[in-house]
Amino acid sequence: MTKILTDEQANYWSELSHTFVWKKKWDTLISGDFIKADVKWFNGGELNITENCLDRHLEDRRQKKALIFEPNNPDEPSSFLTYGELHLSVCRFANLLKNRGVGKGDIVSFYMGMTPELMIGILACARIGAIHTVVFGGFSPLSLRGRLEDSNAKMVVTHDGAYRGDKTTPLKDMVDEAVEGLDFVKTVLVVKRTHQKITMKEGRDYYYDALIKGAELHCPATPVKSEDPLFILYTSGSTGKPKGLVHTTAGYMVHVGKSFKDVFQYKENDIFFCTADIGWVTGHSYLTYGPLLNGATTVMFEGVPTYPNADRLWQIIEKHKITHLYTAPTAIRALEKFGHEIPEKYKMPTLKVLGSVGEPINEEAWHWYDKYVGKGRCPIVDTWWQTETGGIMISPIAGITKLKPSHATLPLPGIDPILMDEKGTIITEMVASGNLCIRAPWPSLARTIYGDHERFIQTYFSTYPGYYFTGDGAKRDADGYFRITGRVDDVINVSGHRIGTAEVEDAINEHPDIVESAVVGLPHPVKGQGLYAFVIPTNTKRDPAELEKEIKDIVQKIIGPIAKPDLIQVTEGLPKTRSGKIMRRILRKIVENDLENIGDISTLLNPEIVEKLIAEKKSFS
Ligand code: 6R9
Repeated sequence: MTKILTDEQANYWSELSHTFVWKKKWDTLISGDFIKADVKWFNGGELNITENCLDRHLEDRRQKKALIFEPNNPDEPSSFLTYGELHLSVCRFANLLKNRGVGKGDIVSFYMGMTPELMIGILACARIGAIHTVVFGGFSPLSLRGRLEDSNAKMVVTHDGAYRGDKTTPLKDMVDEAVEGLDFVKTVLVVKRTHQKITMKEGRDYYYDALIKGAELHCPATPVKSEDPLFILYTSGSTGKPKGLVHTTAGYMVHVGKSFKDVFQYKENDIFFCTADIGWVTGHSYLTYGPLLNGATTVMFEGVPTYPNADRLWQIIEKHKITHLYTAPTAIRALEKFGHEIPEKYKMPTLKVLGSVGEPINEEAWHWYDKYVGKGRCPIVDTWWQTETGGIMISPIAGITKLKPSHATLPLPGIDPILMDEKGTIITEMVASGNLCIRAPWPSLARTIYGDHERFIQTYFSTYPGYYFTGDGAKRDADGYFRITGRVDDVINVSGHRIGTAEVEDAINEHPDIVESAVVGLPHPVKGQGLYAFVIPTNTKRDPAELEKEIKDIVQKIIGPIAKPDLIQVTEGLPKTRSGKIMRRILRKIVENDLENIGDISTLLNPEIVEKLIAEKKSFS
């Protein structure tokens, strides 16, 4: 077998793994390679991640707060669960699942607002070896349906309705629409939150309140194999439908647990506040698993940073004496708009470390975060990673790594990033820019795309055979610091969420009056990137304003509000090559207003369209 790790890397992961609780120790550290994309870690081992998150803390931390819940409405009291209570709640929920026929290897989908039951629920799955798949509550019923069809989830856990800012989302009604006719969904479990009127289908729909009463408090942790799946999380790709990335148990646990401790320099009694929704990977790894693996106190916030006003995050930080804030650049930019006077009103004396994740953080936002939130005394860890990587890959170590604004800086121990040029050669010069790849395997990489290993190989391991290709571009400076420049594929990062252009185009093309469309990213002051859609209608006599509204509606219906185009330009044509391919590069240059670099258009099938598109270009008013 070819050696795929250095001795140092192998020792590092091996020793680290022994700091966790195993039911049976593993016998093979690693097998497989990045050519076949079949890397497996810690084979032969058996464990349960909830024993690592909960049971092992009971002796010393039974009375310690594990979870603090801050409701959407600031007038509603916050609540907390100690490690002892969280353990019991998880065991009880696990018994509820068992009573409904859910067992090891079964898939349970969660489509919920951010309340403790969501965290308890996913841990309850892990307790019995069931696989959780959380679908962000901002996705449409059709998106949920697609994910349910892909995963064949046996159960859907939801809320009657969810609170988020000034909005109430009728989640149960949306689930009803999503599961219509899907016979494999045996149970819809409803957690009451808004107490709004819903309809319950006999024999399928049950109230959590009613069932939990009959569930026992004691639930032994089911041993699972190291490589047994822990969860599936869907993310958009540059083509086709969303990919269900499968994470397995041991490898995910080892890297997520350690990276939480290292990056944030977590100390006992710190209070960690990650603002991500559990519907995204950040909410899995650094709101739930990372903190709990370390016996930390994690804060879960149901609402949004601007509700009821832009003071909310700072108030939460003071109220719960938060030491670590982990949020996204888009949130920082949104708050920046309200003026620095707002965070200046709050001293936030407990804050020690600030984190950023989800998209490149621009220098202006970085300095604002540093000055007005961190008061110049809190290091900012700009953490680069992905749903696929499971945990943080490139990031400063808080208080240790010398910071450079907008730089994710250096890889974590055991992580081996490289830059590739267009031809597939590893760039050896230190100062360079290229496509970001990872050379050596690490334990928390997703193992496959659920039901489609071929697509997994194609997407991540075929561009540069033998290397994991991230889809991101990056620069490296003389200090070896990485600065992530953004996606190099057809994925657009809107407010830190990945949106595949193909998916949005497919949705737009569902409109009966649209023949063809092309979606590209455009710089957006708050969202980082916005979506710009070019659409060709069949009937050019349609009122463009009306058509635009219908297009937004159809995208909202098929994908969800996050994928709604910001600007729509109705056109009679799109620049195409002679073979009929849409030249997205040209469209990108048009929306970015980078007309000098539009390049040679004379070889196009229809060069005359370019000028027309430029003349009629839309912009934010
Ligand atoms: C964790 C998460 C992954 C994509 C990734 C990249 C972008 C994430 C970043 C960043 C620059 C950072 N990204 N963190 N870009 N600096 N610190 O966000 O996962 O939703 O899968 O998105 O987000 O483009 O490829 P995910």
